[in-house]
Amino acid sequence: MYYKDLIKMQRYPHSWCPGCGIGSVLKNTAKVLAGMNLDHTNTIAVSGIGCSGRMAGYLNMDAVHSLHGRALTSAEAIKTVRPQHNVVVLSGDGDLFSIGGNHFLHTARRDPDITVVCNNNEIYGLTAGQYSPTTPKGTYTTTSPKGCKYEPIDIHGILRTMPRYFYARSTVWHVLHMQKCIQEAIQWKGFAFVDVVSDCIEINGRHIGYKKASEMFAMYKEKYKIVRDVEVLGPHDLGVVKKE
Ligand SMILES: Cc1ncc(C[n+]2csc(CCOP(=O)(O)OP(=O)(O)O)c2C)c(N)n1
Ligand code: SF4
Ligand SMILES: [Mg+2]
Repeated sequence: MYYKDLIKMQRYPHSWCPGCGIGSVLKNTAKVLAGMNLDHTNTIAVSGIGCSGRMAGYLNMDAVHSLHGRALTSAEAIKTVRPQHNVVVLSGDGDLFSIGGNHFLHTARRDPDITVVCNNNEIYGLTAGQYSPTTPKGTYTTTSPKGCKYEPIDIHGILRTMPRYFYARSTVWHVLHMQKCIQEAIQWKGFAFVDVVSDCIEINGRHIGYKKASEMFAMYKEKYKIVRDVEVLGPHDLGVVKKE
């Protein structure tokens, strides 16, 4: 199967800004799904609301564009009644950790066999740049003009409190690594979370000193390093950590 068969190319040009990291997440997720022969016959995509939340609608398979913050509840419900299907959630940091934060905790705790790919652009992109739970402390946003006062949520740390977990971190620059993380997450029997560090060039990047998306991609290349065989990822480590 070719990955473009899994994307609704007839809907292009898509709704995202040029240079937005969401395109990379969608394309590389589609590549993994195509490589694993996952399509509308055996897989369901679920998104919440946000720029990232539009991803499920571009996949050429059964998909749900659910309510804001309810991507995980919808996904778990679908998996419960259709256990033979693969369920893949594609959503954003605001959707999954602000309004959806409570659901993240309890879905992870119940450990259903679903995969989550989070386009983590550290901002609410769609609604014009409010800080999100993953915005780094000190960052200018429209709701923190003097710099965000709060430490970002530690997704990896939360998952590590669970008896079983799968957490992977990659970036939109490290595309082959991102693909490996997504594939391993889909193969994992249980709740698997892939945290993809991504750019929102228009609503975040340009406000914090980046002129174009390629400058943010270059920053990801410099700042983040792939590590293997570790139990804990440092803040700028990319890799997979899991506990059976
Ligand atoms: C109940 C409800 N509250 C608030 C909103 C407004 N809203 C839409 S998207 C969004 C934030 C999305 O952030 P994120 O998931 O990070 O997506 P991004 O746009 O950054 O990809 C908010 C607050 C809404 N649609 N519904
Ligand atoms: S506003 Fe940001 S997240 Fe939304 S499409 Fe544009 S660059 Fe992407
Ligand atoms: Mg976001």
